Amino acid sequence: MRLYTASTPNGRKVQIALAELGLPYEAIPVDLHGGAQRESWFTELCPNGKIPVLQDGDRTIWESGAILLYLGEEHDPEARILPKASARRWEAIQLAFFQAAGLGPNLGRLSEQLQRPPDRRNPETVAACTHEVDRILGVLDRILEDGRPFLTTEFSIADIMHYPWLQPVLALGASQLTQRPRVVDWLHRLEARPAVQEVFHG
Ligand SMILES: N[C@@H](CCC(=O)N[C@@H](CS)C(=O)NCC(=O)O)C(=O)O
Repeated sequence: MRLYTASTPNGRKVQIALAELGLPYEAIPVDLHGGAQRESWFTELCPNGKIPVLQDGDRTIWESGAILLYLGEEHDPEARILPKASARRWEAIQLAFFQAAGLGPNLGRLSEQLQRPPDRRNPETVAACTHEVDRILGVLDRILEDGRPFLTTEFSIADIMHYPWLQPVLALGASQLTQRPRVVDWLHRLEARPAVQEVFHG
């Protein structure tokens, strides 16, 4: 397998999944700052011009959530990342979509704004994304309220989708996160996994 990736949250999702599954792969770095994702060799692989992209034999898959589902469907006989039982499986898929539609875009837009000099930020965008990220953290907190260790009780793609986005927020000690100890504990459980350690500190 080949993974076109970069040191970003969406790239790391797939790296964590591959490490959890113990699948060997060739990582091909894509220079996002240099604009490699807009070059024709790359847009032929992914018309959206964004990493991650996975090649498995003659198959090319893009969109991090779709790649995790693919790995779960095709390369996970022991259900390490995608539960087999219908109810849990759909819960995991639901939460994977929830991340891709909610936390990803809002945290992405927010961090893009915060990387700008203060006078070049759009205050409405900053306020709207901050509010939505906080609301989503509240949703995750409610899901974890019953004491489950992972989002769908057993570890799954739902956790993999969220962790690389929330890891930098945790590292920054952002109060929206630190005021939610259940969410922090969940992130620490994920952080302790060997696959996560390998991707972030390997
Ligand atoms: N929804 C996509 C988002 C992918 C995405 O935003 N990738 C970023 C890096 S994390 C990227 O390639 N950005 C380059 C660009 O937008 O030009 C996914 O989950 O795979």
